[in-house]
Amino acid sequence: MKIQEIKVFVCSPGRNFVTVKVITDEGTYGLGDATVNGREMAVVAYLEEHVAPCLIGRDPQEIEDIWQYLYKGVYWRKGPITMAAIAAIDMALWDIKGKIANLPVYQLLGGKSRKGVTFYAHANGENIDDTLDKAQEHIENGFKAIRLQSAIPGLKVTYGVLGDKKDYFELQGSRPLPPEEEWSTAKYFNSIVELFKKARERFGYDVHFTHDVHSRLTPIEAAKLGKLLEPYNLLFLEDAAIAENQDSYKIVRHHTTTPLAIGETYNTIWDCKDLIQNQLIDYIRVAATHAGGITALKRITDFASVYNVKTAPHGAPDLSPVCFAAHMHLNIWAPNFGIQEFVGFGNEGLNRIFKHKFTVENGMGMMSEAPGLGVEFDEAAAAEYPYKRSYLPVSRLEDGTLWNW
Ligand code: EZ4
Ligand code: CO
Repeated sequence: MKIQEIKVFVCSPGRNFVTVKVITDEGTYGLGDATVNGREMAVVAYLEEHVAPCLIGRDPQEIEDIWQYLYKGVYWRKGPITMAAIAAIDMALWDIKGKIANLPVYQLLGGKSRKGVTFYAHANGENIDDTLDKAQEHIENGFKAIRLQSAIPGLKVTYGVLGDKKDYFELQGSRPLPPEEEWSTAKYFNSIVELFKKARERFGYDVHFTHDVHSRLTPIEAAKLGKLLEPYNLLFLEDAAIAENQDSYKIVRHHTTTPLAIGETYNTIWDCKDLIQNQLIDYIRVAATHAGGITALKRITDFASVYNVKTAPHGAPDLSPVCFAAHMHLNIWAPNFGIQEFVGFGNEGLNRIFKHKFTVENGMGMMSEAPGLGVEFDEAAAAEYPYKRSYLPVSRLEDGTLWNW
């Protein structure tokens, strides 16, 4: 069996998605997600110019060797563009292997470790009561874990709470440039504890809550927040601070027992090795698309298990259903799986382009038994939603200083 052709598609059903299709000389094909939000075309060029030509004629069954060839075999290791390209090829090859074996990918990983994949849903509100009303809907729909985000009084826009009002394309208006948003840590601290206090008063302690700080705090501020939230028993606090310097998480860890989660932007195990090995975090949130695919995530998952760190893969709307499927197969297998972020199955356009048979029952994701990853890609439908230049927002402090978005 040989790789005959590698096609790269960019479609934009609300968000841009870069999809890779690896086609074999026997007609079997596999799909991969290579989406890097705001840098989509860089991955397309990387794949078309520098990856596809090197893989034509190779045996698609040699997943490990192809992974090593694209990582170790290239002088320029790591980085989001390289790793997303590797990830997409890797997912496509696992998809092909599953189709050849006529087995879902999770069976190739070692089979099921659980009945279903526990999800956490998002409750994003204009104010605390609105957020809690949305949480209530999720609870009534059977979700056992919910991420709470509420707009911060005094700030015009708050990350994560755009809701249905606007998408990033609308925010950018006629100029496809990054929208700018304000940030104030003081204003955030004025309302964030109240959100969880009220959530526990209303829902008690049986439901799990998480919160995404989106890297807005310094380590000592994150430590303080973790401490203040301890009475409200979070499942985890996500991206409490940036950990480019992994050592800095000791400051957070040593001050609070609130569990910590991080990793959605990480490219390789090297971004989280110290965090895991020093037991500074509780959940590792690496995404298949951004950290080198199923092969890499499987390795990070096993490494994390040694240190009691669970997996909680990123599940944002800018990861395609192909990445979601890769996560589902890893999640149902991983002995140290924690929880999967889930924002729903997307809009009509997305569902026309990407078809799959995963379902949700009582807040749990249920597997499809389809061979491979279990996702179909409709090329004609994708062509109806062409690429639109788009950027995530930029964050500035009130005095104009650039801050972490
Ligand atoms: O803001 O993926 O946990 N989820 C998140 C995401 C990120 C987006 C950035 O594109 O932090 O919603
Ligand atoms: Co996040």
